[in-house]
Amino acid sequence: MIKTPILWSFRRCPYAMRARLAIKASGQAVALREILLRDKPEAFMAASAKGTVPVLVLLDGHVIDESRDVMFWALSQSDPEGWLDCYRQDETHVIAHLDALDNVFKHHLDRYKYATRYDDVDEVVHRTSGAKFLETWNDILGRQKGLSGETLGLLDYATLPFVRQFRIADPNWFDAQEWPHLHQWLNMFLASDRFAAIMHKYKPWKETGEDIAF
Ligand SMILES: N[C@@H](CCC(=O)N[C@@H](CS)C(=O)NCC(=O)O)C(=O)O
Repeated sequence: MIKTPILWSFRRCPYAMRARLAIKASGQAVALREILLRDKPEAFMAASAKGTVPVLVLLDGHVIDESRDVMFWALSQSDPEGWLDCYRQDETHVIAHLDALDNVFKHHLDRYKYATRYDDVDEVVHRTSGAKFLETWNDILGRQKGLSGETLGLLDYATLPFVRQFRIADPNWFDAQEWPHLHQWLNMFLASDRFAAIMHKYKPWKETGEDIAF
């Protein structure tokens, strides 16, 4: 069997999703190990003590344990769909978008979706703050096909799993908002073969001990 990098992953994690999306787009082969966050294997913790997914262990032992870095790694191996074009055109804009998404938007998303896990949190306040991002993205998507430009790329696939989560918190509310371009963009993604390809259900590696060719 040909040795490939190992990707520790959790199916429903939006960070792991965007890593899997970039890996699929790059065509890079990895061995996928599905984990449960409530029952993390020792071998996973040994790879990265941070204990978050995704974690990619390269053949030389190098460990990448930030989803954004996994995306950049995969696309730097091969980028047949030009996901990094937006980065080459405007690096500052791409990093600023990713920083706002991962820090500010995610902060509001967590407090909206999981309000009961936090003390003194008003979910509507956080829904409103998150919605400001979604309105801006809807406006961009009214002018161009993707957040990355005229084709979907890094910014789209880094963002889509989080917008999907925001919708899941209250689909009726989300679908009732005046965000036609955002709705279409998300629906296209959810119906895509690419999304289906990264959402297969696998048994946890801890039970099977088997790597999945991904
Ligand atoms: N900054 C990290 C965040 C990854 C992250 O927080 N993943 C969550 C799951 S969605 C996690 O593994 N949490 C650890 C836990 O719940 O124990 C990245 O971009 O990879």
